[in-house]
Amino acid sequence: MKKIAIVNDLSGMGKCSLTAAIPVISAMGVQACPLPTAILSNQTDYETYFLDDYTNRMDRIIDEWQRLNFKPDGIYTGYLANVMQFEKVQRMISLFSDDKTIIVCDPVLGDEGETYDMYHEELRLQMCHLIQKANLITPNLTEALLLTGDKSYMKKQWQKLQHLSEKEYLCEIELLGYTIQKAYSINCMVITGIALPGKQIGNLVFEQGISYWINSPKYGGSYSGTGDLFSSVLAAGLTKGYTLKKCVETAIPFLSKAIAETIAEGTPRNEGICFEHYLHLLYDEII
Ligand code: PXL
Repeated sequence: MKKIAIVNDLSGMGKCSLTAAIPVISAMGVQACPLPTAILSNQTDYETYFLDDYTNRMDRIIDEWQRLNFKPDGIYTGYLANVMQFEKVQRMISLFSDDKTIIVCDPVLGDEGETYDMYHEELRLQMCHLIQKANLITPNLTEALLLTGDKSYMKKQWQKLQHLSEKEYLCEIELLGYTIQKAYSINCMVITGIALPGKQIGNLVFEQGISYWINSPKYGGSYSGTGDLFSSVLAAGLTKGYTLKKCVETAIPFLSKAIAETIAEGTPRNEGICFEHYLHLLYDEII
């Protein structure tokens, strides 16, 4: 069975990070092997939270995995709680990957024109460094902007984007994607969850020097963990040998149906998406 090492936090409430990644990756027939970066009572967008930082335990886990001769088929990184964790992730990548290992990096830094609580400039710079190791990166639009400039630059660009015509808006985002690809020699990238006019959500896919949009209807607000569910489908799909296009086309109906239930139930944004009933959409033949 294929295995993915998942470097991400475990949040008790909010259905993000490992609580999203483990069920999705398991449903797709890939073994999920978590390396926690932090354990939280709930994700950090709630008013308060308890965060138990796992930095000091990460090396212990990596050492044991090394003793066990662990060879994951994929490595998927998400929420890193502080700058020290980047060195651990780099160590892990150099110990456990070879040229066949699929490395997916979700550069978790912010969303909707805002940065997350753990964000600071040094962490952003470390993220810009880490993404260069990845076969695929999955920034949202806020994170894509942060891969090209600091927080104040991102805020200015975010505001600027909101005032463009539809055509200019799409062009600017495509240009942003090519800038990132070129600056960091990125092979594949999906800029995820882009709000488009006319109640559409766009995902802008870059691969082998071309780009294309895969859109879906927008049902409602933005929910905690949406990006984690999306990236998890892509990480498992690529590890199984799916094309990137098939990965995105697998993620969209799964998310759309789950979000429709979430809205119908009136779930608060912070509680995340009701995805559990739709995991079967990810089941696949045994390969
Ligand atoms: O989904 C991104 C994410 C991951 N982990 C934690 C978070 C967030 C977003 O708020 O707080 C702990």
